[in-house]
Amino acid sequence: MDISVEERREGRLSADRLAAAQLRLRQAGYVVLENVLSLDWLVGIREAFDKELARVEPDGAASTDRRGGCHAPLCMPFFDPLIVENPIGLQIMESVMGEDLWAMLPYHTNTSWPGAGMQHGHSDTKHLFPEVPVVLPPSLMVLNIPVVDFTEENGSTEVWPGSHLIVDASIGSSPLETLERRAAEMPSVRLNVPTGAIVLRDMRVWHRGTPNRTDIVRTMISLVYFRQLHGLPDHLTHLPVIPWACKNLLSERAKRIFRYNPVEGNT
Ligand SMILES: O=C(O)CCC(=O)C(=O)O
Repeated sequence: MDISVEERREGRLSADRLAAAQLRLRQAGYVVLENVLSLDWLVGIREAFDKELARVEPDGAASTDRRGGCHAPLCMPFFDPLIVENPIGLQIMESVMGEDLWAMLPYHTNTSWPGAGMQHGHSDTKHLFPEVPVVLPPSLMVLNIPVVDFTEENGSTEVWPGSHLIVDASIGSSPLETLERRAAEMPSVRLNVPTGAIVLRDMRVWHRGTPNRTDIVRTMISLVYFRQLHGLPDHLTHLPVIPWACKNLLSERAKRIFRYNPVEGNT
């Protein structure tokens, strides 16, 4: 989906386009919105991430080692509101997951260095009730911001549209091979997405990174957003502690989104 100049300026989709994005998320499990971010702004962001990624580039030549990423440092430009509280991304996610959604710091990247091979097909999360043949609305969503054009050559992500709607307890609990065997019989799509786009994906969607046959580092920023559930998930007890000096770089809205990271130091 493309967005209009006004929508980009205002950081808000029209009611029609919001409905189209919601429909796409519901049916395919992901939505790509093009021309959301300025290419000039992305140049600086890419440089900042490239520096971080150079520090963690794997030594190994094996294609399985050439995939990973970095944690974003807790400072600018990594805390840019267009990343941590992307207005259009949040508008869509809040409309499907509720306005009280939350996320964790640090966020990370999905990076495939030159030479990366095919990743295992997988989903990032299970259904909340895999034993009940009912598809619930999403409670976990990832916002991806490609910092380079994603292409067939550099290993764009492959997704299986509609796979988030498959509720089958045997998929979640059995070896990945089962999922891959099933996926091989289903149509998939490569997310060949230009820079400037954002991608929202229901984390139940089956997907995998594909081989990077270029000499560029293929990176997308990945922020995971959670629906607020009744109780607090166990993993919240060991979230990284964030210095107040870092948290204070965030807007009040972003502080609320990242509310579960404990904070230390002086306010
Ligand atoms: O790098 C990719 O294209 C996909 C990686 C990913 O989303 C994952 O590992 O969960």
